[in-house]
Amino acid sequence: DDESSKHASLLSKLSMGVENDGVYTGKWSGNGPVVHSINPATGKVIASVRTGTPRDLNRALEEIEKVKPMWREMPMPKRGEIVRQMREELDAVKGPLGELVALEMGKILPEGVGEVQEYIDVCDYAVGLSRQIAGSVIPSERPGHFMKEMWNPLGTVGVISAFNFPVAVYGWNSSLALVCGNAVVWKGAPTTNLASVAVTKILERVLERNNLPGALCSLVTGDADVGKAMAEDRRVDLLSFTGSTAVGRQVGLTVQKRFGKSLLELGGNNAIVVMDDADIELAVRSVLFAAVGTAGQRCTTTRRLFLHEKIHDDFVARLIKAYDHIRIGDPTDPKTLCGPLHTAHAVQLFKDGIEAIKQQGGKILRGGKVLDCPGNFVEPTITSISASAEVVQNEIFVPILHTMKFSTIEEAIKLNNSVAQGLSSSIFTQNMANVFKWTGPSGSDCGIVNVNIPTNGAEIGGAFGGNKETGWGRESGSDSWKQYARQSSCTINYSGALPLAQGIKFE
Ligand code: UN1
Repeated sequence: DDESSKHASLLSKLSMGVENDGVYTGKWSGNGPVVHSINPATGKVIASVRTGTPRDLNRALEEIEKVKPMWREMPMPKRGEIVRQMREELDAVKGPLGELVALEMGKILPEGVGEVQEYIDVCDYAVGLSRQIAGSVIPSERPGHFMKEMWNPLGTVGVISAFNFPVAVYGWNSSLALVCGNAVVWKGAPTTNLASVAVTKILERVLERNNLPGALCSLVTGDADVGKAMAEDRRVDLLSFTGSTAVGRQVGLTVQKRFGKSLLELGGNNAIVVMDDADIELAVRSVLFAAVGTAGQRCTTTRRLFLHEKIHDDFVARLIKAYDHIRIGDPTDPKTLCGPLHTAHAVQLFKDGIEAIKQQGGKILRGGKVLDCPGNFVEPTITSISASAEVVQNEIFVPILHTMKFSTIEEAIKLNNSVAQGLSSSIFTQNMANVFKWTGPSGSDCGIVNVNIPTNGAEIGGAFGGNKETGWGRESGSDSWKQYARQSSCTINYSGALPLAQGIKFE
C-alpha cells in the first residue's frame, strides 16, 4: 500500500530494505531472531532486522582484536579526519535519518532531525579535540627527570543505548571513543534496530572509502543476552550503558566484578523550581517543552514541578491552558507537538502510574487518559501530589508531571535533592542570590543545574550526565573524552644517576 511504499523509499535513501541484517563486523550478518520494528503511531510494521546473538558478539570482538593495534597507532588527527568524514556523511542524510527516528521511535520530526544534528555536533567537537588533546608536563622534584602524562586508547568501547535517543547517544560515545583510538561495538535498543542499522551503514561507507576495517564500528543488535555478554566480556574495556537504574545497577556490578570500566547514564527524576520572581511566561513555555516534549520520554524530562506558593495557582492555570493547545498525533506531521509513546508497554506504565497517583492521594489536574485510537497515544498529564508520595520517587517514562508547592528557596532545593536520582534540574528566577544558591555547594545535587531554561535539550558542549542513582557517568562535551582513554603518568630519568623521590636513601 501507500504507507509501505513510502517506507521503502525512505529506507532506500538509507541503503536499507524491508529486511535487513543487524550484525556488522566488516560484513553484514545476523544469527538471532528476526525482529520487526513497529510504528508506534499506527501499530504497523515498518521493516525487519535479523538480530544478533552472544556468539555474534564474540565474533565482533574477535575481529576487533585483529584491527585495534592498527587503529590505536594511527595519529589522532588522522582518526579525527575519519570522524570528520562521518560527520559529512551523516549530514548528507540528516533528513531521511531524522525521519526514520521519528517513524520508528515516535518522536516528532524536528526532534528526530535534531538528534542527528546532535551526533553531527559531537563529531565536530571530536574532530577539534583530535588536534588538541594533550597531556601535561609536570615539574619533577628530581634533577634530570621529566614527568609527563599520556592519554592512550583503552582498546574496545561497548555502547548499549536506549530507545529514546536511538542515534545521538551512540554518536556521543562513538565519535569520542574513535578519536581517542578505540574500536566500538554497539547494541542499540531492541525496538529501534532500524536506526542502529541505518547509522552503521553510514559509518560503513566512510570506513570502506578509507580502506579501514568495518569492525572498528561493529554492530550487534539483539536482546538482553547480548548486553549481558558485553558486560561480562573482559575484551570490552569500557561499557557505556544508557537505560534504567534497575538494569544499570546489574550492568555496573557485572562490569565491576571483572574490574572493567563502566559509564552509566541511568534514570532521572528531574525538577523545575519556579520562584515568585520568575518570568512566568518563559517558565510556562519551558515546562511545556520539558514535560511534554518527546512525549515525556527523555531522561531529562521534567517530572516534578515545584511552584512558589505566591504564583502556584496562577501558574497551574496557565500551564493547563498551554497543555490544552498541544496537538497530539502523527509525529511526522509538522503540526504535531506530542507523538505516541514508544511501545504498548509504556502505555501500561502510564495507566499503572495514574492508578498509583490516585491511590497515593494525588489529584489529576489535567489528562490521565489513554486516547481511544490506534497507536500508543496518551494525554499529557498534570497532577497535584505530595512530594513524598512513593509514585513521585520513581521515574515513570511517560508524560506525567507532578506539581507541588513551596515557600522558600531552601525548601525547594531540599525537595529537588530529596529523590535518589540526580540528573537534571532547573530554577526560574530573576534574583541573583537564588542563582548562586542553586548552583553552589548547598544547591541542586544534579549533574545538570540550569537557570531559566528547561531541564532537557542540553547542548553537546557541556558534560552530560547525572549523579547518585543516575550513575555518575559523563558523556559528550567538557572533558568527558577522558572516559575513553587510559591515563599514563610517565617519569623519564635522563640524569644517569638514581635520586629517589622524597629524598630516600637506599644504598
Ligand atoms: C536522553 O534522554 O537519554 O538534554 C538524553 C537532552 C538531550 C539528551 C537527552 N540532549 O535532553
